[in-house]
Amino acid sequence: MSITITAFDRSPDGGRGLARDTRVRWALEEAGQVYGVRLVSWSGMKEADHLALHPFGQIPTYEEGELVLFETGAIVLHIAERHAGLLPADASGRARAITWMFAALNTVEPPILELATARLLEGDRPWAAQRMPLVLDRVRERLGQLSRRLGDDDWLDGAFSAGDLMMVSVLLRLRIPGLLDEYPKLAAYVARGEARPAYQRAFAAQLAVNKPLAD
Ligand code: GTB
Repeated sequence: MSITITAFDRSPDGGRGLARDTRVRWALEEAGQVYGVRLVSWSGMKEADHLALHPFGQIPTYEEGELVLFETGAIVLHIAERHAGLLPADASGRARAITWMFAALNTVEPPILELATARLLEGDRPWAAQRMPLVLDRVRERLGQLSRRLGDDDWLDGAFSAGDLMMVSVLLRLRIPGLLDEYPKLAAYVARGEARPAYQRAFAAQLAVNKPLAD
């Protein structure tokens, strides 16, 4: 059954791989699955055809025959459950890897998104300077906790899993504000994720779409 995902026709990050199609591309590459991409514009995401796939008018979506999915957590879990390479074989190990996926999306990503909102959307508000330290504290609290748990291990729970794929994807967004460098163990963890051949292929594929235009 062929797989088609959606992605921005031009990501606002200019090809840094921060839009959420990258994590789905990465999962598909880890699983060795061929996939097609349908590019959508910001306005196209709000039109009926796309809303029929994604009720919130966002990317990415995932189509496989009759099956239509949205939400990267659900999409990556679907891929991981059907193909080898992203979840351990034993039931307890799988449950722990899925726990890390949820932790990435529900516990680590929210303060990181709050930081992105504070920097990019609210930076010109009169209260922005007062709010920023509070937002940064919440991100640093999670990073400190995560860094202590990771310790000197390569991955969060034994071998690389969908939990690491999701956590690295979430942490990548901290590189631009420079926060990752404050946590060398997490910076090395993210670098290990980025060094995986499957990530490299996923990154190159989104860059081919979003490459900044030459002068
Ligand atoms: N919870 C959903 C999921 O995990 O799938 C969130 C999906 C989502 O937020 N998609 C964004 C979107 O479609 C694109 S990735 N937004 C349009 C809208 O909501 O109207 C978010 C994103 C956008 C841009 C950058 N960037 O430029 O750095 C990074 C991430």
